[in-house]
Amino acid sequence: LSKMSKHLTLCGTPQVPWFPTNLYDLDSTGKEILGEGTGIQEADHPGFRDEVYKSRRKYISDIAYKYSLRDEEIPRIEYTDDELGVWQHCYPKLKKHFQKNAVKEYNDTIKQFEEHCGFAEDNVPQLEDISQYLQNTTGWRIRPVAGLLSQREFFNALAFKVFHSTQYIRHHSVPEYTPEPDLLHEVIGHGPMLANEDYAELSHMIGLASLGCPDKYLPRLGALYWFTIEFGLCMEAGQRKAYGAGILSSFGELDWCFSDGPKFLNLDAEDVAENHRDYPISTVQPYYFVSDSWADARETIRQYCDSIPRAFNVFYNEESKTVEVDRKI
Ligand code: HBI
Ligand code: FE
Repeated sequence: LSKMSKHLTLCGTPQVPWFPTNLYDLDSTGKEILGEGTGIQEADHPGFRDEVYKSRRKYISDIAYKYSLRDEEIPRIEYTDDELGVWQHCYPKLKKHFQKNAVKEYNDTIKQFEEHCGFAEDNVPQLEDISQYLQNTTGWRIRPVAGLLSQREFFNALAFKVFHSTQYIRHHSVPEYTPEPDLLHEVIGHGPMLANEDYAELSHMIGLASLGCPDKYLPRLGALYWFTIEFGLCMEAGQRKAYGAGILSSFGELDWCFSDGPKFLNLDAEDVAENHRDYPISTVQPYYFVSDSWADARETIRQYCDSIPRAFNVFYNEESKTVEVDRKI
C-alpha cells in the first residue's frame, strides 16, 4: 500500500495504477507469464510431446525468475547442438534478406553485433553480451523473461529502457516456426534496432506513456507498438525497408511483406491506436504501416502519447535510472 499511497499522493488521482519509479522496482515484476512461458500447454506447440524440450524450457525459465537487475550478469546458457542447429539454419538464411530489405540502421548494427556480441553463423549470442553493448550505446539493457508479460508490465519496463527478452530457443523440429517470441525473434529482431537511437526512442516513448495510464490505453499502445517496433517499415531512398522485429526475424513475414500482396498504409499513430487493435498474431500481417522517415514516426507517436489523459508528466532520469513524476497544474 505504501507504494500505492506514494504514487497516489504524487499523482493525487485515485485511478492511477501502480507504476515503477526506479529501475530496481522492475525486479518485483515480470513473474506472471501469459501463454506457454511456464510450460507448454497447447497441443499444437511443436515441443508439446518432447519431455526433454519441456524440461529445458523450465531450466531456462528458472534463470529468468531468479535473475535480478542488481546481479553481475545475465547467466550464460550453454546451448545444445539442437539449439545451435536452429540458429545455424535461421541466422544465415535471414541475413540474406537484410541487405535488400532492412533499414540501413539495422544493417549497420548487425555488423557491430557480429564484432562485439558474438553474432556468428555458428554461435548463439548471449543476452549478457547484447545487454552490455546496448548499455554502452543507447543505454538500453536486457532483462531475461520466461515468456509473454502483460502489456502493463512489458511497457512499464520500456520506460526504463529495459527490454524483456526470452532466452529459450524454438523447438528444433520446425526451425522456421515459433508460436511465441524466442531468443531468435528477440536478438535478431529487436536487439540490433535497440542499439539505434531513432528506433529505441519509439519504444522509450511508448514505455513512458504507459506509466500509470488508464487501462483502456494499454491495447492502444499495444497496437502502436505492434505496427512500429514489431512490424514497422520506413522509406529509405524511395524504397520501403523493414525495421520491425516481427518482420526481420521471420521468413514468412519477409517473403510476404516484400511481395506485392500486402497493403501499405501511412503511419498515423492515432489511426493505429483507434482503428487497428485487432491484428492477427499467428499469421502474416494483412497490411503494414510505413513512415516516410524516423522523424515522422517519432512525431506521430509523440503526438498520440501526449494526447493520453494523465494528471501528471513523467521524465526518465538516465543517471539515477529513475522516473520523476510531476503533477500537471
Ligand atoms: N511480453 N515478453 C514479452 N515480449 C513481448 O514482445 C510482449 C510481451 N507482452 C505484451 C506484448 N509484447 C504486446 O503487447 C506487444 O507486442 C504489442
Ligand atoms: Fe517482439
